[in-house]
Amino acid sequence: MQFKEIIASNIEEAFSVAKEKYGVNIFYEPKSAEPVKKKHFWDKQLYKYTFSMYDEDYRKLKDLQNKQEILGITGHDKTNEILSQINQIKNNSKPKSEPTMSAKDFLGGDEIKKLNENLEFLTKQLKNGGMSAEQQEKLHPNILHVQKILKENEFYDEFIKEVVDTISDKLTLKELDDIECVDEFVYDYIKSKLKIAPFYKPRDGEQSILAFIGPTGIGKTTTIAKITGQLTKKQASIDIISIDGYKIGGKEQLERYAKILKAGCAYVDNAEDLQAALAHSRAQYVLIDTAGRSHNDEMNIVTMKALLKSSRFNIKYLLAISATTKAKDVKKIFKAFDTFDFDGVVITKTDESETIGAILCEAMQRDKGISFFTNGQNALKDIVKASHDTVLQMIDGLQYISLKQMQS
Ligand SMILES: Nc1nc2c(ncn2[C@@H]2O[C@H](COP(=O)(O)OP(=O)(O)OP(=O)(O)O)[C@@H](O)[C@H]2O)c(=O)[nH]1
Ligand SMILES: [Mg+2]
Repeated sequence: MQFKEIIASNIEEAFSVAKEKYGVNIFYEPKSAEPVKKKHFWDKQLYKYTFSMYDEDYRKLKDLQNKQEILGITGHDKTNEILSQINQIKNNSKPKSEPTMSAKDFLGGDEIKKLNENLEFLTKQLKNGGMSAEQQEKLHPNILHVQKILKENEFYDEFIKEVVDTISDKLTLKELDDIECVDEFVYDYIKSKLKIAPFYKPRDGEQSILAFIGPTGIGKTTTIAKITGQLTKKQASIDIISIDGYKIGGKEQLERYAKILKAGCAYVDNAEDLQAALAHSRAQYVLIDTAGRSHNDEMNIVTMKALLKSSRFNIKYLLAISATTKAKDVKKIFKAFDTFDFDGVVITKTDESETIGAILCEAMQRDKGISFFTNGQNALKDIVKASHDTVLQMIDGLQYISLKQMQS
């Protein structure tokens, strides 16, 4: 139970302050009024009233306040009060104890109508990423246009808000009226936040070891074949080590690629063999193919990590994730593979989807660079080394800026 003290001149005033601060789930502790010592005899007599609140209700209230803060709903609004009152009225829920007074006692038909209107307002506010419909309507058409582009590309709401706030802060009205200027600003803003991972080219006599991790079926093996293809064109020597031995047809798939691309190929399924294969390799690049792991399969991810991390070699990890991944799964995948402390991100199957906003947001939030993206099933060519312009070119609606910047 949480106890809260309110200083007021009478119980009605105390109740109204308590209700304003904590919502309707706060209850007055009967007979708790205690006179507050006056400084001067002419001061108004005030009383200290004690109110109580169930821990669970207090926690919910705090959660809601935190969410509002994240959404940027600043200043005082009556969200908590309104929501809890509405819940109470709608569910016709019984109070958990017999309060001396509750806000419900004060509500008539008009108040309920008003609360319903407020609920509608709040729902709209939440849908608009924390902005009221009025605030939204007041936005400059070019900001609305930017919001639309970013939303359609599945950028996170908090990122869209950050972009919109920065535009409002930095651009003059004249610049804001110029749609190309606004698009260019957004493009440069994303560019300034997005990292591109280095390629990890080996220095003379050294080796670059890259392991590809990620969910099942998103194109890890094909990506390895594509990178091998690119590297052999540059006369580099490559060995491929697979720890994907149990996948039906996996071995044949990799052997076929290795043969065409004249790369070495080995299969391992335990830490000792991996160590031996790495020690044995003299190639400039060693690309390690792993079995895909569902982001829900924590056990197997941990086992795979233990196997790879047991090696005394310096392995760089690249998380492969498909552009077709649903936005809500992107966060889960990054989180599940975070344990590898991966060094870069490969976005696969960009030919099948152009909404890579969620992947870019997650990479930006976690400070991970984009390494490559792949864009087709042709194992010899459909891969591009990531650069800011090539990645941003995939953002539907901003391509023309990327082409402009690439030409200049
Ligand atoms: N459209 C398209 N398909 C791709 C791309 N990359 C891979 N694929 C296809 O995706 C399918 C799975 O590719 P794999 O390379 O076997 O995927 P994986 O991640 O190694 O799969 P597991 O080893 O089972 O985890 C194959 O049919 C590939 O041809 C791409 O960039 N675009
Ligand atoms: Mg594979």
